Amino acid sequence: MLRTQICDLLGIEYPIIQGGMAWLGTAELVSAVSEAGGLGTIGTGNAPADWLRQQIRATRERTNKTFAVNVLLLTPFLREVLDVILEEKVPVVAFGAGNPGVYVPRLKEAGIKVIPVLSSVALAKRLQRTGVVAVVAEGMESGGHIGETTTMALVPQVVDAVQVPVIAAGGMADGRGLAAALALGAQGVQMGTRFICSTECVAHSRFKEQILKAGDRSTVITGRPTGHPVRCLENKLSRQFLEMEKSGALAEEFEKLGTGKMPLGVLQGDIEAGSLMAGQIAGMIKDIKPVKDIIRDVMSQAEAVMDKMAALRGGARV
Ligand code: TUI
Repeated sequence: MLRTQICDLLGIEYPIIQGGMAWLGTAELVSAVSEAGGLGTIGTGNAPADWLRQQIRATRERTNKTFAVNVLLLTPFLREVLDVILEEKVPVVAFGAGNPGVYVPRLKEAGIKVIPVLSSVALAKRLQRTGVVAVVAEGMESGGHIGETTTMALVPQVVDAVQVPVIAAGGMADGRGLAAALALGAQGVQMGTRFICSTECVAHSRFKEQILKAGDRSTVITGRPTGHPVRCLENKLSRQFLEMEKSGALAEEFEKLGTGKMPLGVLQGDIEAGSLMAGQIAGMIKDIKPVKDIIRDVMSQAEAVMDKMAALRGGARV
């Protein structure tokens, strides 16, 4: 039985949070994760507020358990999205790709728990002062928009810098990762790529297959010159981005090439022309299985690893 503070804090059974992936964090996946004892997260991305309201209601039709909404701070619909979150009384809100500090007090007043996703100690310290209940420290192994520091280096530094619970993200896909996160002082893990390869995730089967085929060096980082570096599976689109970067292209050209490429890749299954955001741990994922099996296997493997480590302390050779 492995429970941590975040289980009590968030009202979940297992210390496993599903990352709020745009286009893929829909009611299907979110309700499956929450129903299985983790924290499912609706990924709002750039979606309009009406879409979010519909996903919140669809999630509630499928589960009575708690869930979160992830807000992308770059969205053009930020104000409307926050209004829907308040109106629908969403229990937990995660933020990514920016500093959500100014929005925390209003959400906190409404009884909403705020968990920012961040990639630096400085932002963790700043946001702790605004009243967030926990932070997700996300290493650059993650898929999508990333910072500069690895999970191994970032997590213990954030743990030392803040008093609130820390959730480790980036490179997390099995029980070894959960045990390692706990060893670094985190209270749980956030996983994204692992949940894409679930039966419930609405990702196109060709995208899921590309993750299964991936090796340890199958991802690349594009968009560095734009100030929004993004990790994705290497394909024709990512090679085009990297070529443009070498030739010193302008920001507008990047934007033009990127527009509409996420749904093209992850929903329509165009694995060459679409954007396939995934983390470095893609190389370790070898099967598509139901969410409840993913969570059960992560938990039982973490417990086995921790037993093995305890036996090692006791003098055993394992
Ligand atoms: O947000 C994510 N991951 C994402 S967002 C996304 S959608 C997107 N698509 C194209 C370009 C950009 C985004 C796909 N994946 N993770 C959380 C995260 N936040 N990682 C890094 C950060 C971050 C980065 C810089 C947070 C704050 C920050 O600076 C803010 C400040 O003021 O210090």
